[in-house]
Amino acid sequence: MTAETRQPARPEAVAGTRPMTPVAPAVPRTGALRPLGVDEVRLEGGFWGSRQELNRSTTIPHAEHWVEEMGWAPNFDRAAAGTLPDGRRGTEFADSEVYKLLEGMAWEIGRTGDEALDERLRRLAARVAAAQEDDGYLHTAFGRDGQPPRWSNLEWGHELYCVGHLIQAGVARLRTHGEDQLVRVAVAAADHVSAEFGDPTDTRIGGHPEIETALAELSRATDEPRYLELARLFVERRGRGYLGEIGFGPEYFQDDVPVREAEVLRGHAVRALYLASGAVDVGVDTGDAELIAAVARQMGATLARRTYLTGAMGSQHDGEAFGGDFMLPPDRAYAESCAGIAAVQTSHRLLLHDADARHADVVERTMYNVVAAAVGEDGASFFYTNPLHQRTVGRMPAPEEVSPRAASSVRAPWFAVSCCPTNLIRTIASLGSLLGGVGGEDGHEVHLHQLMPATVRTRLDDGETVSLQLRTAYPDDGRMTVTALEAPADGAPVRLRVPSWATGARLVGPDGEARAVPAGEMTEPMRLRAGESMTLELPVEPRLTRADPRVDAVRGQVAVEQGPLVLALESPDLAAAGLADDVAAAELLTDRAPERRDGRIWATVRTRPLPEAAWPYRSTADEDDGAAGVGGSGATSGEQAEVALIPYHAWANRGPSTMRVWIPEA
Ligand code: FUB
Ligand code: ZN
Repeated sequence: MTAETRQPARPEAVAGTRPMTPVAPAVPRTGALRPLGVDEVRLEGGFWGSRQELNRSTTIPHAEHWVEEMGWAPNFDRAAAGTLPDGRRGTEFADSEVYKLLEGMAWEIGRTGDEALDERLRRLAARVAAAQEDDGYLHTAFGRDGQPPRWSNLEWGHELYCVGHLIQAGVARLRTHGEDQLVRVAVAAADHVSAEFGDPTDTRIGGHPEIETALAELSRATDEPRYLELARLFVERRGRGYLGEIGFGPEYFQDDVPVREAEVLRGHAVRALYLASGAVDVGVDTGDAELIAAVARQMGATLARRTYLTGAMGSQHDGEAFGGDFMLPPDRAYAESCAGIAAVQTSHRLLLHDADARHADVVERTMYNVVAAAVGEDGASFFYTNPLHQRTVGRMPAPEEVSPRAASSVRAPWFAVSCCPTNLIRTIASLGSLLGGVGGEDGHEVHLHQLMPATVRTRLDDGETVSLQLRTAYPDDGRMTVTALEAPADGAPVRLRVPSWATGARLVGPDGEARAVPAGEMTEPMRLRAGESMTLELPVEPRLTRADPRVDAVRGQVAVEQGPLVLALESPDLAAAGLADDVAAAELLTDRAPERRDGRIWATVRTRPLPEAAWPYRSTADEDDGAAGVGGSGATSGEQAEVALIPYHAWANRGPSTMRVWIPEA
């Protein structure tokens, strides 16, 4: 494929109100910022550049293998051959994994122009296309003889959810390549859904939100208002009890309270966050400030009371759901990888709307500590859940072993419910778009939200080209130097995000002068002429973190963070320090600050023997006698040593282990 053929098919139709349409997953019509396109950002190594390369070289082919192995891609062949329902495999939403894989492939092709991958995408898309029915309906689990009728199980059927993911794949292909078979399939499916559900008096919605954000994006990408209107209807219908009763109750699929009235995110975490993303899209594109404010309020409350230190959301395995306020047990955390991805999506949309740096903090925290943790360093194993405390040592799965689902102390090659790996693929392939945006005052500022070694080449709204080189070893090092390679004669105004943890940050301008910059805000715009540089200096020394006392599950415990990274204590490092290799036995000595040496973070830890007892409780009077804890070995006894902490995202890369983020304070 040549550069010439990689043009949007209908550039005149995708313009919206923006002077330029970025090649990105979310491109709101209005708002403080437009995102950078994946074609405007070239990551050059570093943490995320190497992750993106691993995604290309390993994770995408791995998923291509598994959707065949699991029968999920062949389901489309069976549909086309007319042999279904015989032999259909997977859950009712198995189609969506093929769509998310296609979306990830499309972003990857858009980024690199990989011709071999393009050929594979076309072949897979052709198999999907062959399964589409004449009226645009597309789902392999419904509507045929021997299958439930179409739209007969809106609560659990996932038909609208699957169409949503198909649409997002189509939008990715349209923006990175132009109209082709995949785009036509997605548009035909959207048209079918629009004809089926678009009557304003209809009250039907799907049990799993996703179609809302997809339709809004398709409307942006095609300039077709009908899709946005249907997205709006789906958002407005929810919360009115229109879905049937289920065991988890209406809160599970956010059908308990209308979106604009809710105070906090609740129920199934991925559902809640996909809905929130769709509601922001609808609010932004219809000028509905009340709706946007409602989501911002819910997200704020959720961050304040229902979010793990890692940014993970959803503390209940039961219903894969948010728990109550401050119910954040580290060991029982569900913290699904998809919920992290969805939180990134919602925060990114809010950021584009109001340019508030705090949304980018959420993106960064969640990317480093959920998204990065969910993929192994081999690029071919995954976490579905992301607990902050692993109590037991699991076992390695066999290379071709499918994990039944969630929790384990090692990453699995694939899952029977495998929403997370394909979600990770599309997120990592398109993450260049999270790096920053263009807008601010008069559309002439470049906002850089994430620190990554990269070259960014974009246009300001007046058509002026700006090219910036970003050099950093972040997060190991807190400095990032931004050099203008191309800029307007009077310079390009550039603003950098100072993370909320970065108290004491400094910005050294092109004049060489260093100034203090407040944490949690964008820096004031600073003009860079071609050849000029500025350097942001963030303090990335390790710091101790305590939780609000209402997070009872981690009372009396501390965590260590370094820059955007949450750190963890993992059993192999205790053993290497000559201590008992069970993290349950460890206590952190906080009067000695963790320090960085030789590229690692060292903390002093004490471990005490924890013998089995018939009853795990004892009188406090016994403790007053000097026998601490059940082991009764004395308050100050125990082995003590310096132990290396690792980034949480890196745990379980050395085989099965135990691990904890929150460590009891000695
Ligand atoms: O229902 C589709 C996906 O499967 C959800 O988003 C995940 O939580 C998993 O249950
Ligand atoms: Zn998932």
